[in-house]
Amino acid sequence: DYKGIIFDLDGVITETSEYHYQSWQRMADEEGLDFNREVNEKLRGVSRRRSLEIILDDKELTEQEMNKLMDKKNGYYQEYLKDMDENDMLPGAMDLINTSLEKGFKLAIASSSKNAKTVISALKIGDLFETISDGFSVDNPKPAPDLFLFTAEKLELSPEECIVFEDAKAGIDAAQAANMLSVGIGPEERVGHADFRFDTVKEVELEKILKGEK
Ligand code: B16
Ligand code: MG
Repeated sequence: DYKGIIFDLDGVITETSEYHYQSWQRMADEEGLDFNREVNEKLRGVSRRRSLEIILDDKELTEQEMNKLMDKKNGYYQEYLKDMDENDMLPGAMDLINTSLEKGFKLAIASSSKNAKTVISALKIGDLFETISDGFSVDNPKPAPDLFLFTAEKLELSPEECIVFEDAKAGIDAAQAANMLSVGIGPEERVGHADFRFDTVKEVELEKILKGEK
């Protein structure tokens, strides 16, 4: 039986991906790097460092130069976060969290972001989760299973007892590698390989997932 639900943050509980995009774009423009929305699609759910590597493509930079560009992007991103509040939950996210709690599930957040704690406190939802894992929790980012396995351990559950909600390809890959039930939020091209898929959080039917109907 499933006992725990692990939520991704960006793209499942709140929509920060536009802020991430605007921040990378501004940094890239200033640095004369090629970047656009199409390349941005590859950054969904991917760590900050890996995101920069994708933008740089085959350009080689020193560790110091890379850190400078990551700090620059993160500074812009944090400016956006200052304006966030509880109204920035994705439609349906609060209902899904409440239904999960009513059904007796233990809840967790597992985000690749090093800004996850800031986002969660802006949304004022921290108390609803037993544990929160973020970009500082493990060394190997998604698509490696590490973050989800770490989170299951914190919940004191086996991977097989956990359901993961994710909007990113890298996130579904990670959930599958961790041996958890995966629920994709988004289009077929991105998360069609998940065990279940819904276009938006608002459309998620937890009953259907628990009954195993696809
Ligand atoms: P940061 P998630 C991910 O969060 C974002 O989807 C991804 O776009 C971002 O690059 C990554 O966090 C790292 O974020 O620069 O704040 O550490 O979807 O795993 O909640
Ligand atoms: Mg995400």
